[in-house]
Amino acid sequence: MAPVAVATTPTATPVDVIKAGVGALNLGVEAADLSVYGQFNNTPATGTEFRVAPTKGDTRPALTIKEVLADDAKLKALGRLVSERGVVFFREAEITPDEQKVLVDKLGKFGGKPADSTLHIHPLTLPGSQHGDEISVISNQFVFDGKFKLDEKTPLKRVRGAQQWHSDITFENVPSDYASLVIRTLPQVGGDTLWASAYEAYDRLSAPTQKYLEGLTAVHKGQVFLDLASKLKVEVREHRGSPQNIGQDLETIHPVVRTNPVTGWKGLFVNRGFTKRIVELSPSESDAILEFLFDHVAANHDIQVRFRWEENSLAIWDNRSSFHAATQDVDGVTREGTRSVSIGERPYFDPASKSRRADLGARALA
Ligand SMILES: O=C(O)CCC(=O)C(=O)O
Ligand SMILES: [Fe+2]
Repeated sequence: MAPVAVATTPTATPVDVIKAGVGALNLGVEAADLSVYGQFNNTPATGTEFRVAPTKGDTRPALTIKEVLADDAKLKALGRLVSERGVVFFREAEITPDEQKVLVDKLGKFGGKPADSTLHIHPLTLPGSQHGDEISVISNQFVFDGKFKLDEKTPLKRVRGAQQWHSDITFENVPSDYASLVIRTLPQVGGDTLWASAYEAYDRLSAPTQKYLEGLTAVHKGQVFLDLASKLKVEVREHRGSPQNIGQDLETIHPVVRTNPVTGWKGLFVNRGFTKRIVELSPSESDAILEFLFDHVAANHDIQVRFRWEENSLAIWDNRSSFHAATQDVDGVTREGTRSVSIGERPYFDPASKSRRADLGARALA
């Protein structure tokens, strides 16, 4: 009998197989204590910012990104902080695009990423691009086709801010752990970036909803980049930072709730940018649940932080446990930056993992 044709939707890899490929977690080992440096949490849910100089209320010395880059003990502590807080900011951080690459790659390695996970090459990065394959240039010129031809309808053509929420490259089989961004050409005002905590998004769901979501998986697709590739008549790049990140379809399946291997905390892992449907549900159920979850992230501004860029500001985030969104509110001027994205491990849900709130609560009581 001829074999029955089976739909070729990729299947999720079992947790044990993924965990077996993950290296030793070294972020807690021989790590420095960064709490001795001036810093504050931007919001209770997410974001920690290092101060440039002591203040009256915070007399601790400043920590520079140069010191961190020169000292593996500090890098390990930074990686843990980024994974716990979702995003960490430095001001007056002079860092080259090459150093950005070293930074996120080392954070990933100390975090135990598989040996064959390197740095992401974006599907639309053209060979021979300005800063090499492993730096994405983030520019509003792409939105304006480089011409800045404005008319009175331009603001009406913008997508709504809430449409921008995503975590990076979740259409890859092996997406990102750490990423860093520096906006190098700045508007005087505008172009802020927002981050939201995926841990807190999970923690703010009721227990029955949490349980329900934990059994589900979702299809992620980089449709926006496929559309752009066909418009520009280019092929998407192959070999994008992992032997598993190949092919032209930019489509994969990930668990809806993901465990962060560094913190052991559960986070919501669907995003409006790339998550297309929940595999186990009917199309209308999937649409309704995803819409609720996307709105849950965008509408709860108390799980977010909004960051205003200045010259030499640096953001470092953990894509496994946070979402972010650009703000398209600058029209006539260039806003341009460099981003480096480390490839981490294949996403998994570990049923033994904890909620951030429960874990921090237990630690506070201990
Ligand atoms: O331009 C921004 O503010 C953020 C862009 C972005 O999504 C990224 O760098 O991953
Ligand atoms: Fe992004």
